[in-house]
Parts: sequence; C-alpha cells; structure tokens
Amino acid sequence: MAVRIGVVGAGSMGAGHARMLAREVGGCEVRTIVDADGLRAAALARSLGVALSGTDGMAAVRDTAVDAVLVASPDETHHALVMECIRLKKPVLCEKPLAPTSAECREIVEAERSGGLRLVQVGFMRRFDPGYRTMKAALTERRHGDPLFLHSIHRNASAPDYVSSENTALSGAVHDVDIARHLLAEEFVDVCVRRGRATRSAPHRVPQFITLETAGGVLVSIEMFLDAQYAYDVRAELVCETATIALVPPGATVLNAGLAYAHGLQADWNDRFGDAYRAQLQAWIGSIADGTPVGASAWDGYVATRTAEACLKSLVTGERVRLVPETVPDFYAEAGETAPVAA
Ligand code: ISE
Repeated sequence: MAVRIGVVGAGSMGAGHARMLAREVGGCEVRTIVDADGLRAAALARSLGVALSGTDGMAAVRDTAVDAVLVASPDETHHALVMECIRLKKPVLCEKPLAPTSAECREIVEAERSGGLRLVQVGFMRRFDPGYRTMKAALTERRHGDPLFLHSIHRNASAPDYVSSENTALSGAVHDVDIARHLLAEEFVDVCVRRGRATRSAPHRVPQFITLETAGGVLVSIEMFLDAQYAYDVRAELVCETATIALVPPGATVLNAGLAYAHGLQADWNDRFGDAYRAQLQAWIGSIADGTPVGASAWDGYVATRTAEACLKSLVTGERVRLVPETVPDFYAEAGETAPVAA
C-alpha cells in the first residue's frame, strides 16, 4: 500500500519535495500539503492533483490518514513537528537543520530513543549524491590510503537577507559538516572560523572560512560564500595518502563555443542536487516500508547543529573552539547503506 505523506511547508524546498513525491517517487502518495501561506499550499496542491491543503502543520501530522511526514517549514517549527511525529510513531523526513539549537535536537534524540523506534531522518541529501557516494566507497575500502584533507567549497549565487553571518553555519555549512563526518566516519574535535571580506552585493554578511579537525587528525576546510553571483557551486576534493578524489561539475555535456570549453553550472541546490533529493526521498519511502533506517539520523542532525553552534562561537570570539566528541549511542549505530561506517 502506498505510504500517505503529509508535506509541511510549500516554499522552495517543500514544493520541490512535494513534486518529486507526487510525480517521481514510487510507493507513496501526497495526501496533504500545508503552509502558513494557505494560498501557496492550495496552489501547489492543485498543480499536483493533491486533494487536501491547509495552514496547520500540526493538524497534518495528526491526520490519521497521514502515515509519514515531510517537514520543510521554517527552521524554528521543526522541533515541535518532529516531536509530535515521534509521539505518534510516524516516520518523518525533516529538512536541515533538525532544529536551530542543539538543546532542541537533543530532546528529539531522547524522545526517539525512549520511544525505541528509529523514525527521524534528516535531509542531508549530499549523502545520496553519486559523487560523494564514490568518495565514501573509496574511503571505506581505503583504496588510496588514509584521508588527510577534505576541501569543501559551498557557494550560493545569492541568499535571502535574513541569512546573516551569524547563521551561515546553521543554514548552510551544516551540509558540509555532515558530509565530512559521514565520509570520514570521525568526529570533530576542534573548529575555527575566519571572517572574509563582505562583498558589494551583500555588505551585511561576510564570507567565511571554516577549518575543522577530526579526532584522527584529518583537516577539513569549508569556504562558505553565499553571494558568489555566478551560480550555485559546491565542490569537494578529498586528499588521501596516494590520490585525490574531486567532485566534477554535474551535467551531461560540455559546450565548445566562442573559444571556450564550457561546462554548465546550476542556479541553485534543487538543480544541482536534484538526483540526490530524488534518491533520498526514494530511500526514505523504502525505509518506511522495510523498517531499516537510511540517511542522516536525528543524532547526525544533533551533531550538525552542535557543530554549527561551535562555528558561531568561533566566528564571534575569533578563537578556536574545542569540541568534545560524544559516543554515538548504540540506538543510532545501526543504519542503512548510506550511514557512516566505523573507521
Ligand atoms: C540552503 O539553505 C539549503 O537548504 C540547501 O540545501 C543548500 O544546499 C544551500 O546551499 C543552502 O543555502
């Protein structure tokens, strides 16, 4: 029987997920779409042939005809919605961040653990991107020796005004933090954030350079540049003892014209990571059917938010911040094929 999904949030992320769930992902149907902006929810529902829409996220979670919930509403609503899903034993795929504070994430973790069921997946879609998966396989098999460095570049063409220097880590760098933990299967012990120079197009926020060190001594660099203008551009290069592996720009073709060899770039993450989002959703539906968790867990969401808080502290103080790694609870150790493996 198809899994009946309630989609909470009809902004760009929610709409993208709803479209894929309604048209491209097998084994599910979208039962309702809700958004604080009821007209936006209704228009999206109509365009996808979804009969129900509304404005109340909690009502969608509690709808007895909703089996599982996709949360893509504003960050500050995530905690309450996810907690209610856990109370009702409904699987939930929550967009990042799991919650804006590590205290809220911790509450989610504790609620899920005491309920005894793995219900929460966090939308760290890079774990499903083919390029990162190739890196993960190479690392797991130690094909090129041990990892030494991971360079991560995260550039957005532009960002909304409400994204500030202070929440750049929570709203964006959590992706880089999560994929680094996932690839390296190690925890961070230290973070340092340097402020770059503000640009003319966004004088109110600064690009940032984040460095992290893992318990095993791997160094991770993250360039966060939200106002790069030219495209959405995510790059990564993993440096191992005998080789490096880098992501290539996605796209099926290269254009040779006007004395240039041109590889297309994408305008935003929906285009760049379209395949990853699709794979993530399909894996989520599959995991609901067979009960095996996949993707990032509530624990991973907690660690990402906790690391973002440390980034903020370093940004504000200008100092290195030590992170004391916590042991992953056994409850979260077991996971599907895209989960971290022991080093
Ligand atoms: C944005 O906030 C997201 O949610 C996307 O997943 C991410 O790829 C993007 O860079 C962020 O700015």
